[in-house]
Amino acid sequence: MVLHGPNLNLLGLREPAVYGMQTLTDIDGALERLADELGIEVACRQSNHEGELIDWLHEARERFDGVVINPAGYTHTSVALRDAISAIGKPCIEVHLSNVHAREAFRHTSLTAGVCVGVVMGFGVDSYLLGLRALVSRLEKPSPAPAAVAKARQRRS
Ligand code: CA2
Repeated sequence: MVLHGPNLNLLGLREPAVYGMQTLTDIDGALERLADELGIEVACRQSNHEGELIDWLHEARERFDGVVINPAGYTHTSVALRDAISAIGKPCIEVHLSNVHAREAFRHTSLTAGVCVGVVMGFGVDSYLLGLRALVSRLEKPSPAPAAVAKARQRRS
């Protein structure tokens, strides 16, 4: 599942200097082409509402193998979205079109990144494509056996 957060429906229509000329339809088209190439299925959805994004994450728990999410403004504010990502038990990759660390200080904190497998940012539409590739690669790798995880944790402590 690919989720786009609030205001991303305006892509290509406003602020092209910050977010580029491509529309959300262009991004979803590029993701669908990549999905075909990788032999997987994607469902791309956008919402301006926190609760709807959370409901879709809950749906992903039952019906999808993983999630690529651009939480947009909720990245910096939403404990509820973070809790939902953490609760579903499926790998999530956070993506951003812009490099948030090169922008205003309030964008430097992500409440959601800590419960995601990883973050891709600053590459425009390619952030989504790289994020999808990273998710597929993660899903193809067998998860480490519990004993190996415990041993690695012990070594780190
Ligand atoms: O760089 C990103 O992908 C962001 O997630 C975009 C969010 C922003 O709040 C994050 O800090 C970084 C904003 C999405 C708003 O998209 C617009 C698109 C066109 C015109 C206005 C807003």
